[in-house]
Amino acid sequence: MAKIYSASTTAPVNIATLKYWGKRDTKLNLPTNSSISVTLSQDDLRTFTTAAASEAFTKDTLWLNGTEESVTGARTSACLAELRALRKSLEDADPSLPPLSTYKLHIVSENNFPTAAGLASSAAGFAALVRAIADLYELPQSAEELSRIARQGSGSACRSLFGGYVAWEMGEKEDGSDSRAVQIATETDWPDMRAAILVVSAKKKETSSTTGMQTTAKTSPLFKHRVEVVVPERFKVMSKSILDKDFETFGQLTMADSNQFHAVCLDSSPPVFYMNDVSRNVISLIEKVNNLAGRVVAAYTFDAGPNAVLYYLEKDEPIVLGLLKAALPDLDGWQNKATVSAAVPDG
Ligand code: 2P0
Repeated sequence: MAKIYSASTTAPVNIATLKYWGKRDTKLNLPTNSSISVTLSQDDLRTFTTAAASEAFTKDTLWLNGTEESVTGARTSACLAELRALRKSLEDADPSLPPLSTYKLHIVSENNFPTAAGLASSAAGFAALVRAIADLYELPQSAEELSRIARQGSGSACRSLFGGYVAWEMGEKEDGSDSRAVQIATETDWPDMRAAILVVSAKKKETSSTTGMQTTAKTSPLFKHRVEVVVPERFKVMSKSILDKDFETFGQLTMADSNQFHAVCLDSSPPVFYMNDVSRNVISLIEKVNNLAGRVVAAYTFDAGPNAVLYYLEKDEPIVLGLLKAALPDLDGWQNKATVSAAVPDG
């Protein structure tokens, strides 16, 4: 019987505090602006992926949460082609290696959280896929180099190759070779950061991120101002706030950037809506608490869906979690804690 080679890995979710929204190249997933995110603990949200290769396999297959998905889509194909090419160059250099680059792949991936509900499932998914195959192929490439491949699967996936605080530098080159993720700081550099995830709805979002961001980039007059003026400055100040452990600045910018991201969505034609009434209640509540305290106790952020992520410092956890329980008792299924993860995904 033909031998089956396999490798398994997990990859974490990351939640952007400076949002990626807009592509300058849809094929290579090159963004119109740089972005910043925080990687969450894999105890709470993660994708677990196994990749296997064998001479006996007759076609590439991918199962996501038990359902067979296409591997012929441009994104998955791009990742597989790049990884196979890297493996091929290893095999060319050392002919004693088994020719895994010529074998079909079977990939099995499971999320422990709702898929496509604005909880960055594609980020963890493609990061895990790339890492699992890179491990299977015993590739020597660094996380930064692998992030360029994961980016082609889903833009935000490049940031899930690192733990802690991560920047996706947009780069300038047309071939995307300088558009990759880098770590700004590890979890232990700012260890008292906490995140709470409020699952407002686990339904699949109505407008995919890819469609939504293209609509915005094509039609929103505010968008140009955002990518040319606002984000470059915010990128510098937010990076510094992370290095300085300055939660006041970090929190203010996180909330401002979530609000501007949803503003450019609303400024699109047709407008794109991701938040709902519960999301807006969360914003009002956090704004009131911060206002009463005279400081940023918690910072909210919303991605392409209604679910809220709150960032706060460990010392304020009793206030934040107590407040949520008191003010939003009906919010079902919210996970009350996700510590920031430092761990680079296994492998
Ligand atoms: C982000 N989002 O920075 C932003 C904020 C959603 C809102 O990255 O088309 O799934 O696969 O590159 O990465 C969601 O977009 O989009 C996203 P593609 P992706 O996290």
